[in-house]
Amino acid sequence: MLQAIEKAVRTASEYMLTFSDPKVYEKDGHSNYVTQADLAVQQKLFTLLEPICENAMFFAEEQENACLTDDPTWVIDPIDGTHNFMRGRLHSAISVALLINKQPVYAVVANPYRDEYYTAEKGKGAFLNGEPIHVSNEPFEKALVSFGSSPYYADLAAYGVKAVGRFLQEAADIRRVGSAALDLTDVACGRSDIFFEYRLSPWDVAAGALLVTEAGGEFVMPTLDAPDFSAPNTILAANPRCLARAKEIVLSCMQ
Ligand code: LIP
Repeated sequence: MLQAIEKAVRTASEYMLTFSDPKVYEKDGHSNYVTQADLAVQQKLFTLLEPICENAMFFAEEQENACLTDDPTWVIDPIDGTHNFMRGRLHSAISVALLINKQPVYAVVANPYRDEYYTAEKGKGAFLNGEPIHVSNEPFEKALVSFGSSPYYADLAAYGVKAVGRFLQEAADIRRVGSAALDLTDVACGRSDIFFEYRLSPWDVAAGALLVTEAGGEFVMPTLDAPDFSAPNTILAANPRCLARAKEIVLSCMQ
C-alpha cells in the first residue's frame, strides 16, 4: 500500500513541476491563495489514489464541504506552501495521508524540487527515499526552531511574534520556510528540532505528524489532550528532549 501511494505522489510531483506560471486565485482570509496548479494536482491525486483504497473518502484543501469520518480517508494538500510556489521560491510539498478512525496510518510527503520522498506506515518507521530517518537528540538550548506564521489568520500574528522572541532568547535559532509539511519532515529527519504554528489545517499536518512520530519524535496539539485531524488547530512537533519547554512557551504566548 505505501509503495503504491508513493508511486502516485511521485507522478503528481512530476505533474506539479510542469506548471511554471499558474493562474492565481484569492481565497477567504488574509494572504490566502490557490493556483490553477493546486486544483490540477489535487484532481490528479484523486484519480491516482482512488484505486489504491476502494471507497476511501477524500478530505483535501481545495475541496468544498469535505469532512473527516472514521472511514478510510485521504487527507491531501496538493501543494503545501502555495505562496512559495506562486513566487518561484522552490520550497513546496505534496502531502498525502491515509487516515483510518481519524488517525494517520500511511503518509507520503514529497519535496519535488529536491526529489525527496518521505514515507511512513504506522508502527513501521519513517524513511527518506527508502533510508530510515530519526529526529535529532539536540537539547532545547541548542534547538533549531522552525515556525509558521499562520498568515491566513492575522489575529494570531501577535502569538507568533511573542513565541519567536522567546525561542530566540532560549533556543539556538529560528527558521520560517513557508511549508508546514516540509517543516515537519525537517523535524522527522533531524534537520530541525522543533516546529510550531498557531493554526494549521489537517491537510497541512496529517502526513507530517505520522512521519515525526514514526521517526521517534512527538507531535501534539498543545490545547488538546490528543491530536484532532478534523479541524484546524495549534500544532507542535519536537524531538523528545525539546518538547516540554517548547510546549510551555507555545502555550504561554497564547494570551
Ligand atoms: C501553508 C503552510 C504554512 C502556513 C500557511 C499555510 P498551504 O499551507 O504550509 O506553513 O504558514 O498558513 O497553511 O496553504 O500553502 O497549503
